[in-house]
Formats: sequence, structure tokens, C-alpha cells
Amino acid sequence: MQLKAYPLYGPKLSVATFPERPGRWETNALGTFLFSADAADKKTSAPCAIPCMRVALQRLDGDGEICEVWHGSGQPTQGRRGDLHYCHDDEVLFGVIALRERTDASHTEQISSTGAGTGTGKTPLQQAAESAYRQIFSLLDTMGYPHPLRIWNYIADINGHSFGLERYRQFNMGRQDAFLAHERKVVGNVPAACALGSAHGPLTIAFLAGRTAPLKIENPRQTSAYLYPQQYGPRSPTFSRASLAQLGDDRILFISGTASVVGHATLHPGDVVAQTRETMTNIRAVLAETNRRISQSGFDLPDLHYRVYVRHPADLEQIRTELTHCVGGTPRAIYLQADVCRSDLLLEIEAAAVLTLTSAHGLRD
Ligand code: 3EB
Repeated sequence: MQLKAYPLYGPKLSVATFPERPGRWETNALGTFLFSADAADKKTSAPCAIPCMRVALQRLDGDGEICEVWHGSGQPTQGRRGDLHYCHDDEVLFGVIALRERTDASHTEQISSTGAGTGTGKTPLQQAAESAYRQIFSLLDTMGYPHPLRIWNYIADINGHSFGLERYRQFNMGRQDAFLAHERKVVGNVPAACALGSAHGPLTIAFLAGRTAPLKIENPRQTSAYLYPQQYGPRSPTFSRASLAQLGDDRILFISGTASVVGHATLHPGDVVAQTRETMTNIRAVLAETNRRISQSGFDLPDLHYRVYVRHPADLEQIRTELTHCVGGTPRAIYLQADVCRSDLLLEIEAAAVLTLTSAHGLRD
């Protein structure tokens, strides 16, 4: 079995990325991500016993598929509930949901400017997002893993417009409605996440959740996304810039999708190198803020495992060169073609790292 790279190991939770699905990957595996141009259509030969998130995103730094496997630390138990497939050990739960949008023509009116759909006026994507998140929250509450550590959202045609509103903004409305319906906060204590555009396929969401709340981290250079003004849509996106989960002696940092946004504005439209540099400055700022909160200089750019979403495949080399320069060596990174949730953003980078505690450190507010 050839490991391409990038195992992120902690005793409690680890992830490894493979160019193809490896032979012996199932021990303690909680779930997998499969990315390839045709991943959403694939009926794999052996149906996955554990949750598998298949998203139609083309890998740019090699042929074939990328498979990422998340491992827990104990005997996993898997189950299904409604449209969800989940798997958990004693400490973490991984789940996947894929929901098609309704295709009937009964929802043709425009979204009103207040954001409340008129009449029946929830769009099919808004309904799918709300339903997916309601199912997720009800599973997490029932199973006793009420705290999302990280959520990944993939939306077909994310920048497309229908019903008078960009599809990403429709998604934001449905997502936020589900948070409100489950009496969850939509400001402040919200999950780390990303939202990317896939070539096609259903709304697909994967999530990791735990029994205790992770620390939520914001970026001092950026307006918190949950406070974005109305110009970015009737409802703000519900995510935090990073979360730091503690599992045993592991501290796992999940940095949300990060882009060339400062304050709330997109910087450097049309300039992919400057956007990459600005994105890395944002990631550096999130790391600094994380280290400040844990009172130690624990996390550094070379420790991170990066997933880089590239809008235009032709930009790959420029992005890779700039990322390598910022990290100061070849980063552990995978590159995927995806659309980003503002049409002027050319890339988005997410990252994760594990720090195993050697001594107790306090947390700061
Ligand atoms: C941004 O900074 C870029 O809607 O869940 C990044 C991470 C972005 C998560 C989400 C969106 C989301 O606004 C976009």
C-alpha cells in the first residue's frame, strides 16, 4: 500500500490521504471522503460499510481519486437514520448526508428581500439545506455528540442564480433556519466549516462531532462570517474561522475554508497570486489567535495539512508555488478543482493539525 502523504495522527483521531483507496484502511475507520471528477456517480464495487462522502471534484495534482480516511480510537459503530449515514466511537461521530433538491416546479417565485421566502417560497436548495441540518442536529442531540467539530458543505453550481438569489445564499438561509429551529446559536459559538461548489451531484455534507464543545476561534483580520452585512445575502453564513477540539491529550485544530477576504471584502479580484498570499496571511492570523488562546506557540504553518480548492485548474502552479513559498517548504497539501462561494474568489484553503499535549495549558478568552 502506497501512502501518498499526509497522515495526521493523534491517538484519538487521525486522518490519512491516499491516491487510491488502500487495501487495509478499515481498522477504526469512522468515515471517508472520496474526491474525483466522477465520484458522485460512482457505485463503488463494495458498498462502503462506513460513511463515505463522494463529491464530484477533480483532483488537480495527479490522476484518479483522492481518498481521505478518518480514524477514531476505538471500535466503531455505524448506523443510518433518515438520509444520514454515521459512524462513531466513544468520543467522536462522523456522518454524511447527501440530499437531492426537489425538482418539481411549484417553487418558482422570487425570494423576498427580507430573506423570508414568500408563500411556499423556500427554494429547493434552501429546503435541502434546512432538512440536512435538521437531520444532523437531531442525530447529534439523540446520540449524545451535540457539538459539531467541523462541517464540510458541497453544493452543485454554488455560484448559479435561481429564484432571484445566488445558490450559496439560498443555502445560507436553509442552514441558518435549521440552527434556529434547533435553538442553536447563529452568532458566536458556531461550527468551523467550508462551503464549496461541486461540478454536479446532490447537496453533500460531512461532519465530525464530539461530546464536549470545541473552542471557537475567529480571525482578527476578518469580520466574523456570522456578522457579514446584508450585501452578501439575506442571511449571514453560520460558521466560525476555526475550532480546536480536545480529545484525550490531542488538540485538533480545524481551520475553516479560508480565502482572500479581509474585513468582509474580497481583496485582489483577478490576481490569484495575491489572493493566495492574502489567504495564507489569514491562516497565519488564525494560527496566531489559536496559539494566543492556548497560551503556547503550538501550531505553525508547516504543521498543517492543507486542502486547496482551486477555481481555475490553470491557476494550480501559481497557487502551489505561492503556498510553498509561504509555508517555507513543500506543504502537505491536496489540490482539488472547486468553485468558491463568491464568484470573485479564485481559491479557498482549509487546513487541520494535531497537537498532542505534553503538559496542561490554560485557555484564554
Ligand atoms: C469566506 O471567508 C469564504 O459558508 O460555511 C469559508 C468557510 C466560506 C465556510 C461557509 C464559507 C463557509 O466567507 C467562504
